[in-house]
Amino acid sequence: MHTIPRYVQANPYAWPYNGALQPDNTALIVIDMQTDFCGVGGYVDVMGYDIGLTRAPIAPIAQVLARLRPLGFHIIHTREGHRPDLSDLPANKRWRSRQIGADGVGIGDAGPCGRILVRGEPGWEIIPELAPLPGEMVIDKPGKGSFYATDLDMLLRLRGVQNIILAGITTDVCVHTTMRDANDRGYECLLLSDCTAATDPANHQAALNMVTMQGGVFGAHAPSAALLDVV
Ligand code: C5J
Repeated sequence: MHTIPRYVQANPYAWPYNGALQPDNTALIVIDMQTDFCGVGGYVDVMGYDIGLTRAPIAPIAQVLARLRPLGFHIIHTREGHRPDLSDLPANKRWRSRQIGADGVGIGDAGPCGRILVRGEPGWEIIPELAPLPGEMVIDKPGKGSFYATDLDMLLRLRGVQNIILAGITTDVCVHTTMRDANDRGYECLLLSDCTAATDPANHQAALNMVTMQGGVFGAHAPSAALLDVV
């Protein structure tokens, strides 16, 4: 099928590199928009970070979802979390998470929203504003990256996905880990700068800057308005 090339005005290059931006070859991945990362009493809140920062992308993500869903783009959501018996929680991850926050409470421990980052607990759920629709793919991941120990790559390849648009939190941790891994696997990645956020604004900015090095070492970034201009 012959299609007209379509580009998002992104940084540092017009994305995707080949102009092949179509709903059938492009997935939006919304990363870890869970109460634990952006809700009152969740993990980020318990650690003492400002959830105003991690809540900022909610409205822009909702707007992007509202536009892309009816166009038929692939929509994928991820959740970071561990089995209730914590058998997939590395001891060092648990130990480090207990070094910050109230009373040494860390991953796997009881917090105001249930056990932190444990599957099935209230804090682990995706926030209602961005809840997946029936039929949308949801990836449960034990780590920061969305490919490690998941079937994400298989789901993308079986659907013919070549382009990945990244949204969610946090820019410097789970979003970047996913973007770097996706890039190594040959996917063409666009990070939406207003649909992502970090617990430190300087880290968010640094994560954007890193993307732009070496001609776009991991892909490109753009505000969601630039994407919405062309879809
Ligand atoms: C973190 C994430 N920051 N979703 N997880 O621990 O970025």
